[in-house]
Amino acid sequence: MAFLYSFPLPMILVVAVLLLQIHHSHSLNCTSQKFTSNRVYDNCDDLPNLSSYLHWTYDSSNSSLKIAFLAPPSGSDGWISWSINPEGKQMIGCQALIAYKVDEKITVKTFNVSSYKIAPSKIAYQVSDTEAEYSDGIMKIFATIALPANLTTINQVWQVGSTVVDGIPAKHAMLPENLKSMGTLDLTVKEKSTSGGKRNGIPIFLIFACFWFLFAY
Ligand SMILES: *[C@@H]1O[C@H](CO)[C@@H](O)[C@H](O)[C@H]1NC(C)=O
Ligand SMILES: *[C@@H]1O[C@H](CO)[C@@H](O)[C@H](O)[C@H]1NC(C)=O
Ligand SMILES: *[C@@H]1O[C@H](CO)[C@@H](O)[C@H](O)[C@H]1NC(C)=O
Ligand SMILES: *[C@@H]1O[C@H](CO)[C@@H](O)[C@H](O)[C@H]1NC(C)=O
Ligand SMILES: CC(=O)N[C@H]1CO[C@H](CO)[C@@H](O)[C@@H]1O
Repeated sequence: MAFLYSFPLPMILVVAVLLLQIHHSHSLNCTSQKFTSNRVYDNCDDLPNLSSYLHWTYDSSNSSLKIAFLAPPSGSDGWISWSINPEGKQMIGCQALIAYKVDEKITVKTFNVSSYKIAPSKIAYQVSDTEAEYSDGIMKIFATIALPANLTTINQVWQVGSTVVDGIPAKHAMLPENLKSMGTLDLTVKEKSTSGGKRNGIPIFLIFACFWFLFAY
């Protein structure tokens, strides 16, 4: 108990709250996810399945879509993918960006998914600035995609898998989550709105802890 007396309780509370925030940083809303300074996005969405997040900026002047897609692969040697499907909300037809390890290095490759047997290939869009990261169980895909002019919405499909076989991402699980990971991205949404609610807020617990701290002195 000597520890408690020598350390003010409110301080302990603040530290505990901070630790809690750090511990849960992966499951928090996308608004709390930050990238290095040169990666800033106007919008972010907490995607409804597979603990995935999309950060994006659409520039209508040149119809370029800059994205960061984050998801936990379902195995440490697995893969994540984010696609645009001009044909519908389904796997076949996906113009996919897939991140996985190639020679131990996490890489992004493009796949024109025209059947259940996939291989790296060109896709319907010009893709630049691709980069992948993998840390703390989360993979990230960064890319800029040149879209046809004047689109207002795109079909997005995302997925995660647990294995890569002979350099090709292998079949994903067929759980409900895996089969519902698709939706519409509204490119006309103006900056700083998200389907996931709160943006850039100070966590309420932290505010409470600070008030507590003030009252205690
Ligand atoms: C589109 O324009 C923005 C600036 O408005 C620029 O940062 C980006 O590189 C351009 N994208 C392409 C694909 O030309
Ligand atoms: C993707 O595959 C489909 C079906 O084979 C083909 O029609 C289409 O031209 C391909 N797209 C690209 C960009 O190669
Ligand atoms: C896109 O919209 C602009 C303005 O409405 C128009 O001038 C342009 O021709 C359109 N481009 C295409 C490819 O449809
Ligand atoms: C997947 O997302 C839909 C909303 O698009 C939601 O209704 C459903 O509960 C989610 N399923 C799982 C297994 O998380
Ligand atoms: C994972 C998570 O914290 N999701 C929350 C994001 O924000 C919405 C709306 O505020 C909550 O309903 C979610 O629980």
